[in-house]
Amino acid sequence: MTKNQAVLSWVKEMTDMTKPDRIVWIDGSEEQLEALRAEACSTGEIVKLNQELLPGCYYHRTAVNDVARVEGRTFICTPTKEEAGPTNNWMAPDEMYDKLWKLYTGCMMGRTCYVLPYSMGPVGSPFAKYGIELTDSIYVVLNMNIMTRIGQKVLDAMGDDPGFIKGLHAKADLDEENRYIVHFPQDNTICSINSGYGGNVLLGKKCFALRIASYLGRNEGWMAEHMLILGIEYPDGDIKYITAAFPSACGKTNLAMLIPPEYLRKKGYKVWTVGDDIAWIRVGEDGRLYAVNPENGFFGVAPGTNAKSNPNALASTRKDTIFTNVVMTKEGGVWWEGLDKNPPHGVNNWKGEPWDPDDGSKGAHPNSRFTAPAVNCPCLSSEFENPKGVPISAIVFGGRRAKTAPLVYQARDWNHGVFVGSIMASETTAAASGAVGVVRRDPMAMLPFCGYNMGDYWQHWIDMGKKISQQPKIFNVNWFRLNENGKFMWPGFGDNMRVLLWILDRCAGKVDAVETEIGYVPKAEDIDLEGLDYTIEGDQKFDIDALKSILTVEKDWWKEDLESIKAFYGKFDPKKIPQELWDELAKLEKNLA
Ligand code: OXD
Ligand code: MN
Repeated sequence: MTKNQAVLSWVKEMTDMTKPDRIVWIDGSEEQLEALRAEACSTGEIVKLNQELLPGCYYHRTAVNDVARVEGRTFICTPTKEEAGPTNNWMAPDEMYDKLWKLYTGCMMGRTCYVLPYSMGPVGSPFAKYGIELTDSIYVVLNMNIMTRIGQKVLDAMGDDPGFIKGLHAKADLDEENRYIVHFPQDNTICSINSGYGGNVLLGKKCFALRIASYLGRNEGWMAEHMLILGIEYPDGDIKYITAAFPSACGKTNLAMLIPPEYLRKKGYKVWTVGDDIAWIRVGEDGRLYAVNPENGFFGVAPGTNAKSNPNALASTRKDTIFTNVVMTKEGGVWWEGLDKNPPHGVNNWKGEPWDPDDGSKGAHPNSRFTAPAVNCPCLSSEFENPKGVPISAIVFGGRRAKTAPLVYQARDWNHGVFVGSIMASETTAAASGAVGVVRRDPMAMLPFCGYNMGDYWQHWIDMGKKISQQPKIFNVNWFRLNENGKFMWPGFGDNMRVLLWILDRCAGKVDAVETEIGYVPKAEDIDLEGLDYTIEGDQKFDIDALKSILTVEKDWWKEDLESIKAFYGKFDPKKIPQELWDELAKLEKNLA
C-alpha cells in the first residue's frame, strides 16, 4: 500500500517486537470495514444494534476497570523533566522505552495487528498531519474510522515523507498497574498499552491532536487547542466564528451545537458547528487567525444528552455510531441517564450485569460515550472541510465557577487575554460535593493535554500574539454562577447565544463596556434579554437585575482568587512564566488593592 521506507521499517520493527499472528493494513474501503465489523460481532467485541432503529450502529462495553482517561498514567517523556514542566508526569525517555518495550514484547501473539493510516484535518489541507496507529483492536479501527480520515488516501498524501506520527497501541492484558499512555514529542511517537478506552487508545485525538500537536505547533508557529469552533450566522447571511476552551464537563459539545432562542431563530440567526473539542489554529495570509477541526467525528459523553439539552448531538447519533458503556435495550436500542424519564426494565447495565433502574443505581457509566460521524450533525458548518479553516473573531475561555467569575468579561488586549486563559479554573459546586469553592486551575483547558512545559506554552501564546496583525478579542465566560441557595443564576444552553452576540458586538466595535479591575464587563442593557423566560427559583424570574448581579466583580472574591492564582503560578520555575504574565498578575493585584 505504500513505498514509504520510514513507515515500512517502523511497522516491521514494532511488529517484530509485538509478534502478532497477522498484520492487516487498513485501506479504508467499506468492504474491509464491513468485514471487520462482522468479525468483531462474531467475537462479541461489538454488538450490532437494531438496524431499523439505529442503522449502521454498534454497541461496545469496555472492561470495568477501563472507563476513562488516566491522567495519573499519562506521561510526557521529553529529554529533561523541565521540558515537560510541573503539570505533566515525566520519565526519562530511555527508562520509559525500556519499560514499554518489555511490556510490548510478544503482547500481540495470537492477535492481529492493524496498520491504520489516518489524517488529522482534511487530507491534503495545509493544516493536515498524518499518523499511523498500530493497534490490536478492531474497536479502535472502527472508532478511528469515524473520528479521523483513514486509509489508502492518507498513505498517498504522505508519499515518502518520514515525518508521520507513530502510534503503537496494544490492549495487552488491560492491566491497570501496567497501563501507560506515553508521548515522546521529540520522536513523534505515542505509546498506549493496557487500555481499550477511547481517550487512551484513539491516538489521533488527545494524544496526537493535542499533546503532540501542541509541541509541533510551538516549533512550527501554530497552535493546537482544546477548543470548540462555532459559527454564528446573522440574518443578513454574514457568519462570524468563535473558538472556546472549557475544561472537560463544562458543556463544550452543547455550546458547539447550540440552538438559538426562539426569538433569535425567528429573526434568522443560526449556529453552525465546526468542531466540539479540538482546534488547530494558524495565522492566515491576511493576518487573521484561522481554525480547523482536525477531527471527523464527535466522541461525546452520552449521559445528559437529550432532545432538549442537545438535539443536534442526539440526531448525530441516530446512524453509523458506536455506543460505548451505555445501556442496550431489549429492542437493540440504547439508553442512558438523562436521555428520557423511561429507563428500560429487565436489561443489563453497562457492565453487563442485571440492572433494576428503580434501585437508584446507574445503568450507563457516567463517562459512557457515542462516537458519531460529524456529517450526521444537522448543524455542521459548510466550512467543516475547508482546508484553510475559518477566520476567528473571538476566543472564549470559561470554567465552572459558582462565584467570582462574572457571566462574561473581555480581556483588555491579547497579553491580558493570555493571562485570563492561564488562570482559568473550575470550581466544585455545592450540588456536586457539598463544598463550594474548591478550585482546580486548568489553563486554557489544556492542563491534561499540553505536550510540554505549560510556562513555555504561555510564552508561545504571547509570541503568537505578535504574529497576528488582526487579533481576535479574548473573553471569559461563566455560565455556572449560583445564588446563595445553590441555584443556577443563568439559564445557560441556547440562551448562551445572547452572550455570544454581545461578544461579537464587542469584536465589531458596536457596543461600549464598563472597565473593571479584571477587564471589560457588559452594560446590562447591552445583553439582549428579549423572550428570555427563566425562573431561578420560587417566583424569582431572571430579569435585568439578576443579570446585573452576575455581571458584578466582587473584589473580595477576586482577592481570594488572587492568592490561589499565585499559588498555582508558584508551582512553576518563575523564569518559565512569561514576564508579560507576571506583569498582568501585578496589574490585577494593584487593581484589586
Ligand atoms: C474529552 C475530554 O473527552 O476533554 O473530550 O475529556
Ligand atoms: Mn475534550
